[in-house]
Amino acid sequence: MNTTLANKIRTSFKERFKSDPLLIFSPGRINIIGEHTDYNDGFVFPAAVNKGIVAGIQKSEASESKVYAVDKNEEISFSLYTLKPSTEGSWANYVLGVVSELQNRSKTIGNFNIAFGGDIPGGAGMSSSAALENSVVFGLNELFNLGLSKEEMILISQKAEHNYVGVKCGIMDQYASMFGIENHALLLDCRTVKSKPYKIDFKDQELILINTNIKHSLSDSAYNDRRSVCESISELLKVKALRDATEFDLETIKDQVSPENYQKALYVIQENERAVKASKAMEVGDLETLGKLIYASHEGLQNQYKVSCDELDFLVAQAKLNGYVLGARMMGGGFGGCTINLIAKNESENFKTHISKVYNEKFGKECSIYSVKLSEGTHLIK
Ligand code: GAF
Repeated sequence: MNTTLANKIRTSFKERFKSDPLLIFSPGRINIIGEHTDYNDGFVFPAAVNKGIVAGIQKSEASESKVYAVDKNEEISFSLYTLKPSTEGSWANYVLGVVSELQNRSKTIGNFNIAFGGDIPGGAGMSSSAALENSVVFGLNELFNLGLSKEEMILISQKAEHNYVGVKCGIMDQYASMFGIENHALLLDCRTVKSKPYKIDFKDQELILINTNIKHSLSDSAYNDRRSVCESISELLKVKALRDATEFDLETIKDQVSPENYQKALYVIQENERAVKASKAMEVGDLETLGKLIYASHEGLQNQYKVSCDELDFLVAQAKLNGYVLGARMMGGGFGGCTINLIAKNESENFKTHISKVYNEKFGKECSIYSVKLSEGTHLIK
């Protein structure tokens, strides 16, 4: 966690609201493999990282609640009695959505002030939204002694995103952000919402993220479209979710679905298998196999599930050309954001220089490169 960020939020809160806040850190996440499998009740392999959101929160005697987005220098105020979504695309919906879900569960809260800021680049596919939702629900739970478990809190965060933001997300991001463990990735079964931690030590290899610095519009509607395709195929197959289907099952309904949708469902079934295989490869330290699975994941996201974009495909193709990148793929919902790369440590600097140059030559803009540490999930900053 970034102590400069925590100090900045504390100072900003005190200046604005004239009281001492509780401070909460809620991390973003990476995902090693298992993309678009979470809302199919499948497996994912994410980890919380040391970049995230810091929120300062305190009770208020005023007649309205206030939330200040420090980085944007924007403030909203609202009454708890007449809650409604803000304009589409506004950060405010992540906060208002959480408050609304607490009310739906008959949890009583009073007025409060929040100031928040973060160091996750927006649109990077590292889940700044889940981090914000989790920081708010965690803070309100502490402040008003709501007695919520972490499991309940992540479901509230997820519902906030469904109902106020309009993205029918799975549970991966909220889970990883809330339950992260330092130096571990979590193999999460999204049906049972239980995970198995894996200590991550890549030895001579490391993970780096390369941000395209692109976020294509329509990504939210495309996300919801993909989810409904999966649900309609599950219905045809008479299974609860695609997690319950095999490639053989899918073959039996091939003539009832379009070739494009057939490929999408096939991708999900195969990606789910890849996530499980990846965890087995991790168990025996077989990074070559892990890398191949990561490349195969991108191939599926690009050509079958069709949630990639030119910038992401270019970064992965470049990684493949350079033999020392064991695996690379787009990460998160898609249509922009980051690639995740498993790369030999001693080649990492050369690769970073190379990729920055060729990305700029090709697209006339900069990519950003990050190394992240795997970190503890949402917690109070003492
Ligand atoms: C986004 C969603 F929020 C997650 O639930 C998940 O579906 C992911 O895209 C794709 O794997 O981050």
